Amino acid sequence: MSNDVILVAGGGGFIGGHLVADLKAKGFERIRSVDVKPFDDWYQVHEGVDNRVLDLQELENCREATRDVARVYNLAADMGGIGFIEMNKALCMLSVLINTHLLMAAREAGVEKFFFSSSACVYNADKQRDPRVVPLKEADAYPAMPEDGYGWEKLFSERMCRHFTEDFGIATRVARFHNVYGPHGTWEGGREKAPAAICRKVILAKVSGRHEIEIWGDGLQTRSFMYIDDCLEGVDRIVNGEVPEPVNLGSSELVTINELVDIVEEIADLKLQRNYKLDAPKGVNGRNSDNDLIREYVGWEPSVRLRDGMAKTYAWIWDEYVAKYGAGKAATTV
Ligand code: NAD
Ligand code: GDC
Repeated sequence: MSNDVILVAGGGGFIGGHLVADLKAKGFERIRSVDVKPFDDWYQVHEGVDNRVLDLQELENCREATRDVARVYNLAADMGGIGFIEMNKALCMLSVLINTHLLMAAREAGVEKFFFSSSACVYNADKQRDPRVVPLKEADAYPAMPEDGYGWEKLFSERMCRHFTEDFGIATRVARFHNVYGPHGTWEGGREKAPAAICRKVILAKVSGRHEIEIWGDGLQTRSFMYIDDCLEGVDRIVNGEVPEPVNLGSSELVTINELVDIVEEIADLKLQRNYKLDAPKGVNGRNSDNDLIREYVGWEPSVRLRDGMAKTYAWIWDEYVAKYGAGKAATTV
């Protein structure tokens, strides 16, 4: 058996789709991309790749997906922005089946390296109460009080990776992604995160001529947002480096949600009246990434400026919006 296939689980999703493109560009020829969604719903379907539709919650499907595989990138999860994860805790927790069964199948198949995409949602809620948050260090995940549902699943699956390394010798790598954005991701439908949602809302205002925007919360909550190119670079360095513990992969450019809206307004050349929906899902008050550990391990940290990444994201969502709804004033149904 020659194990030289690379598996991207969740390859029909936002980050998985970009990762397949990145691996192809790096010259890998045997890539398998697996997602539960029908191909029509994949953000990117790459040619020359072994694309398959499989539900990776099932162990048998994980066995099929990991056949002849040397390396697994697990980007598959039932997830979304704060609006989705607050309302779908059980669904988020069921993603535990994906990582568990993928690890079991990977062990059986003799996989050499296994990457798991964890989240900043594993961090203790007490450390995220103030919008002027102290950047989160990896140790702040314990004592455990993560985001309910989604965060618990990620923290549990991180530990599953750790014990598969300790007990079975499979090399695992875990990155805690902080809010990732960019083209070819979810921008409508309920799973979208703030960067894409704000772009869509600004585009709607521009197209409709109704110059107002609804913002969840008071707009003073803070986040850092990582552009997809930084995410891919970080994953590559973490997977190929000596990184024996979960590490933050996020931007440290902290902004309020109001500042995020300022940026999109500037890109769109528009000023909007802001309506704050205080009972909307808000999540933590503040969250930022401490990048000491990733710098220590791989000598690098994300650096794309939010303004630059958002300009590319806005342009892509604009094209998607216009292709779907048109650019006339009637195109205001979103
Ligand atoms: P995404 O929703 O675009 O991609 C995830 C993909 O997994 C989807 O295409 C989905 O169909 C697929 N999937 C879900 N259940 C599956 C199943 N049972 N079998 C096979 N495929 C299944 O999300 P994304 O933004 O690309 O996120 C990728 C990974 O990174 C996820 O693990 C996510 O939790 C993690 N993450 C993302 C962010 C972010 O801001 N995007 C932040 C932290 C962590
Ligand atoms: O959805 P999200 O990007 O996720 O929201 C960030 C902040 O933006 C929240 O406080 C939210 O209330 C605010 N916000 C304002 N308007 C809107 O229209 C809007 N839509 C959305 N979605 N938000 C709006 C995310 C998780 C991910 C993940 C990352 C890790 O939490 O949802 O699944 O793992 O964190 O960093 P966020 O940052 O709370």
